[in-house]
Amino acid sequence: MSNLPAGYAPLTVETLGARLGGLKDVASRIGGDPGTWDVREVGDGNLNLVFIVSGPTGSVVVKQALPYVRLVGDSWPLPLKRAFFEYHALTRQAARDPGVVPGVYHFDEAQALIVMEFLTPHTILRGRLIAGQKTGGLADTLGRFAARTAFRGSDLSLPTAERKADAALFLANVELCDITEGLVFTDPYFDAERNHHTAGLNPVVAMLRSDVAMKTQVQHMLTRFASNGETMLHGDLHTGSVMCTGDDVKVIDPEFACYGPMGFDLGMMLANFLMAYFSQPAHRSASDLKDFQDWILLVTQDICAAYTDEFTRLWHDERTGILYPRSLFEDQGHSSEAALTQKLAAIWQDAMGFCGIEMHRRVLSLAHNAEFETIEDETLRAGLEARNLMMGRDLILNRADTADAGALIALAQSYNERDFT
Ligand code: SR1
Ligand code: MG
Repeated sequence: MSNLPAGYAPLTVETLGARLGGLKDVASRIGGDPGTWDVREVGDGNLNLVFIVSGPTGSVVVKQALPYVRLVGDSWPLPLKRAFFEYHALTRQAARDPGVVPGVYHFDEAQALIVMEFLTPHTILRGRLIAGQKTGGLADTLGRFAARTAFRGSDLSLPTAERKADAALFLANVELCDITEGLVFTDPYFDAERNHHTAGLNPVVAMLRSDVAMKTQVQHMLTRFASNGETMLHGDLHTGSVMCTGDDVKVIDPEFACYGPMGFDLGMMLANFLMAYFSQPAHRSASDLKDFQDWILLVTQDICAAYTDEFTRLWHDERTGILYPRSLFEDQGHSSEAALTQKLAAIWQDAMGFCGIEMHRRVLSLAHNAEFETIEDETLRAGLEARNLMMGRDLILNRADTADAGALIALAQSYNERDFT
């Protein structure tokens, strides 16, 4: 790690007070003597250090990038500049959907650290779905967030010089995009070194990896991801990137931000709700299972409805960019409703493809998800993961037939009844 910027050093519980105590704004939020601050390292993600720092008047979160992938260790170096992209994504998301992302109090590029709002008593949505905890307003917030950030970061809305400058800025987030291009789109489909999967899935995995038609469609979706920079994506919008209480929802962790196709964030999010759904038989008692699975599907369907409603509203009220200008439609007395319908259908078709691929990679590639990974009974786990894999394949191959959220939900319900192991 010899080419680290001068002055960069990973924070520790012992050094954090002395290193951040000199920041007036941050210190006054926490209060008291930095030497007495309570500092806890709480990071359980795949990449970074995360601390909660508390004092007499408040708490903050300090997130610092490490020069490598935390999940793997220093054999996989990763540039510190991901903190720069996360900071810039947070400022844009805060402007495009106020109140949904944590407030930023301080950014230090050389230290690759962001000091931000401590969300409390919020907990990670993925854990809440495993624990059977419901959250009010989840679908509205997530559907609107995905629609607002997609629309307001694109040439439908922004002055195109600003959109192009941002696209250029985020184009440099090369290494994080490389993780997505590799771990999400490529590794699941061959015996890549970092992969692992439940042994009972071997026949299903062999079938998937020999499905040339499906792999071809996945490459089509990778082409969309890598080449169609139409808006600023969150880039990693899964249930581990959402924090909730019983009635409040925040979106965190946009370090994978890049310019890409609008359907990507929506598809990733839907996949993670579907995986939570398929995993429920391992986490609920027989008496609670149906109620909670139905609730997850209702939220999934409502996310799609909230996305469509908000995108439609923005189309009517905020279409100020170079695309589909009012001068060509409304100002001529011509309706733009058919164009809107076409745009939403194209986003949905992409979302279905990305959804299927995310359902594959969380079971086959490096970074698995806790709802499957915590199932100790391997036979049960393989059976539930197989339903998820097979539905993912169906979405990738037949995304044009999954015309709307109702069709997606019906497909999930049918795969939930099937046995592939
Ligand atoms: C090595 S990083 C693995 C995964 O963790 C992040 O949250 C992203 O989802 C990435 O694909
Ligand atoms: Mg993350």
